[in-house]
Amino acid sequence: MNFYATKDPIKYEGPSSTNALAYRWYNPTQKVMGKTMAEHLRFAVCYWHTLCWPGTDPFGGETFNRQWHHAADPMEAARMKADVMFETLRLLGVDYFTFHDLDIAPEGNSLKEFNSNVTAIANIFESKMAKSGRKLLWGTANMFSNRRFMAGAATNPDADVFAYCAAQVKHCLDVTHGLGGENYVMWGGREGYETLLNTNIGQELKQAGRFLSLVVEYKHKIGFKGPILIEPKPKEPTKHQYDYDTASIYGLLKSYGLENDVKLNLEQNHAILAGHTFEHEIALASALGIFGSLDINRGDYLLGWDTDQFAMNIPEVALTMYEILKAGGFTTGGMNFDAKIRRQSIDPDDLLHAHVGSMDASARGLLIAAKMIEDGKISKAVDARYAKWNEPQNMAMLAGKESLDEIATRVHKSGLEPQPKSGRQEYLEGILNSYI
Ligand code: XLS
Ligand code: NI
Ligand code: NI
Repeated sequence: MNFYATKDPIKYEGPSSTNALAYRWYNPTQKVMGKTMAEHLRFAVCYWHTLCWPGTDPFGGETFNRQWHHAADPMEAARMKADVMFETLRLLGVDYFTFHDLDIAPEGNSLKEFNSNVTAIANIFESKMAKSGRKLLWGTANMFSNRRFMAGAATNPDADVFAYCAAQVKHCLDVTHGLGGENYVMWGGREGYETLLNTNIGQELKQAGRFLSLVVEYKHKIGFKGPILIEPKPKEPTKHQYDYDTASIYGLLKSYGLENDVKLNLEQNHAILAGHTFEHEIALASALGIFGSLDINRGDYLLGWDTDQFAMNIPEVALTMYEILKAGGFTTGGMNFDAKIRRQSIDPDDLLHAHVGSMDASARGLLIAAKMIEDGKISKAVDARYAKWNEPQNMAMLAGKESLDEIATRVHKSGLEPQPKSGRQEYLEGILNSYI
């Protein structure tokens, strides 16, 4: 199927290239701090924004007019999309892809029919993956589009919906496992509520915990090695969401006893909707031991919704990459382009420009972050701020070896008087800019 005007794989041509469809910074085999760029960045193309969204917005219909949205047979459309996904990966030189079950195959008239459609397309993936060496970063179940999920999926007041979701996730996890998927994602788009007048929060949280435990138990049962990843988002479509941000999910995982089995898939636009920076969410998840993977994109700071734009802002991406490197890099995770082109970008090749631009921004961000780490000025300043915690007395205090009254006695005896020191923020911002 002829979709893109571009026919040859996009290549690295270096910073001086004037070819708009070339990589200037992303050089997959270039080594940075001991690993290749491809190993660091682990890019993935997502199905939903790239192939499924037709360019609609709440005020207007489709703008893209993709062939598959007008195919008479929905399975024929599904096969077309699979072809275009693998063509996209080939042209971009990206190793991974991601999908919702509903992105890849039509629902049909029953769950049974849906499952068999999903399996049929997964079989196509299997042979395309074997031929091309492409891989699945993660799969996920869409439990928010169909009207049966309007009041939630696992947290639906109706127990029938909970059971239906269990059956849907079981199949999607089986398919993800069968394709060698490296993670399994759960984004709870409607796991929340609109009004307390019709909602029992305590009951819904119990359901969320049980559902997550069921998925974790099943993952172990079938020997799925990758982590289950929860993707936090504070709102949209549901007004109040239980999976608000890193901190709230950590609290829920602790209360369910699942903090060792479940990690997070963090997204830039979701972080800023929650009133955080992306790097805050990554640093916090890493400090709590639940960092997993990233949905890389960019929100609009002037708009209050999930615009899911391609990440192009180099200083911002550099701070993201700095946190990733500090966290030790990805293990099973990667950088999934949960990003969509604007609805006026109607040429197929706009999809290539978007990915290339964002991959280049990520590569530059990685190079800047590596400089930040290798130069060490920033981490030295941070270490200096905390230096007193390395003194034996203070280590003992932190380790719980002194009680409150013992500490008080010591303070009075020594006449301790804390001496404020500069936080040096502007100095550090200047250092950061010197790397960019
Ligand atoms: C929506 C989410 C979604 C997840 C996968 O806002 O980002 O796309 O990544 O269900
Ligand atoms: Ni996402
Ligand atoms: Ni999003």
